[in-house]
Amino acid sequence: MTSYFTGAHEYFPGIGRIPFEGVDSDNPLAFKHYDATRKVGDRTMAEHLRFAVAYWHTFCNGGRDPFGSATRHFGWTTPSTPMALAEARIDAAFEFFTKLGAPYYCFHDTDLAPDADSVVEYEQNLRHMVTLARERQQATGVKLLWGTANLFNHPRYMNGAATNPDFAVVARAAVQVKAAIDATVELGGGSYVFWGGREGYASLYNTQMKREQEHFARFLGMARDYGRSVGFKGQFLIEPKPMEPMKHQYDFDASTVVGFLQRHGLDADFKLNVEANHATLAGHTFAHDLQVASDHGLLGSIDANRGDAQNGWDTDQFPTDLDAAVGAMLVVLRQGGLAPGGLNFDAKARRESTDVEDLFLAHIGGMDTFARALEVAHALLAGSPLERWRDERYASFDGGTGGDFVHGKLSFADLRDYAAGHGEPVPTSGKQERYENLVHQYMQRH
Ligand code: XUL
Ligand code: CO
Repeated sequence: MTSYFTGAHEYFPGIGRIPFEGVDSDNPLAFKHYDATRKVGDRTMAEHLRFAVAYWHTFCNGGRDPFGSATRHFGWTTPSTPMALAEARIDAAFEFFTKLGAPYYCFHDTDLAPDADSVVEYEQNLRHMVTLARERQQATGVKLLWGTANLFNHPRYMNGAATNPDFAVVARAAVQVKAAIDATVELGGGSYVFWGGREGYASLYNTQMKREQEHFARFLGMARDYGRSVGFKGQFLIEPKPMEPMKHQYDFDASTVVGFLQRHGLDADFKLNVEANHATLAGHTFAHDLQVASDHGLLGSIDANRGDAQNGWDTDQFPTDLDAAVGAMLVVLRQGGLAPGGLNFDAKARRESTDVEDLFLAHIGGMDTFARALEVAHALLAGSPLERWRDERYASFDGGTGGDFVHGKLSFADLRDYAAGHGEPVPTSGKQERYENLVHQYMQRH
């Protein structure tokens, strides 16, 4: 990967390519665990983890919150026109990707290019920025993990985008999805994401939920058909989230989305992009929602971040929790990897983190956490008794009458007769603490 500067401006002066220095290094701007070319099993760390930087948090978000204005003013945030800002931002972004050594990035249409009420102007803006992005991808080797359309910021989407009760808004949403799919195809993205931030409701008194969900399925099917017609061979992804900004969002959690996709015949083209903080907002663990998606063959990609145990909202912090990351990597490794998806840091440095180097420190922490989790999960699967212990819990189904049950050879009355002859089942310990101790023992080793 080549470092990228247009020559016009260096946005991260004094920061070079982030090196791998190992756990004994005290250099904050070095990786302690993430060593891109190091093999773990049959693949390198880079191949397993497929890290992506989220354009919106790292280059578009100045630290605004509902109570205060932007706190971060960096070199690329000063240009006065929206297009000059977009052009400065893309140079800063590719300088950042290459210095960090992140192989992928993700964007919304309106992160990359200025939005416009005029359809034609919006499309022109995006096409211009896609041309610049393609040139920079070619110059550096950085790739697009996925693209998406921002269907939640503009006031026209306040009552929903694809689920808006006004057809004119639904059609206007299609403008953006069409253009964002075109951009994703042109930039070689492996996935296209739908996050339905406004696809939900605030009050059931004014909402026909069934009808809105049918419109949503129709819209997704049409987007799929359009994407395939222009040569998109990648995966479409739905990103579940239960609430925020809406009171209730239709893509509530992985289980809800799996059922929706199956019910509407969309599961051959659509998979899930599971985000840690969205799973926890739904009352699940990160690993739970990953496992639900994976069990249906529908885990396509991951938004890697974390929430805050004290707060009930989407804090989008960088992932530093090894336990949660190990849980995630166990699911990923068991399903054989994430490609063409990856691990997108849908995470923002804190509002109070106002130095330009904080953007690097945040990503380094997230990448090291997942690199370490990869090593721990790989070791647990390859060299520990974990899988055998889990299998043994179900050994009574591997043969005999339990095996007949699995293969549908028993009647319900047979179950009764088996129980009558077997006597009271002997209590079997679940041994949760033994499993937890094993996982923590492997964490200490890596
Ligand atoms: C919002 C969120 C989005 C999606 C893309 O919570 O996660 O940034 O990832 O629209
Ligand atoms: Co996300």
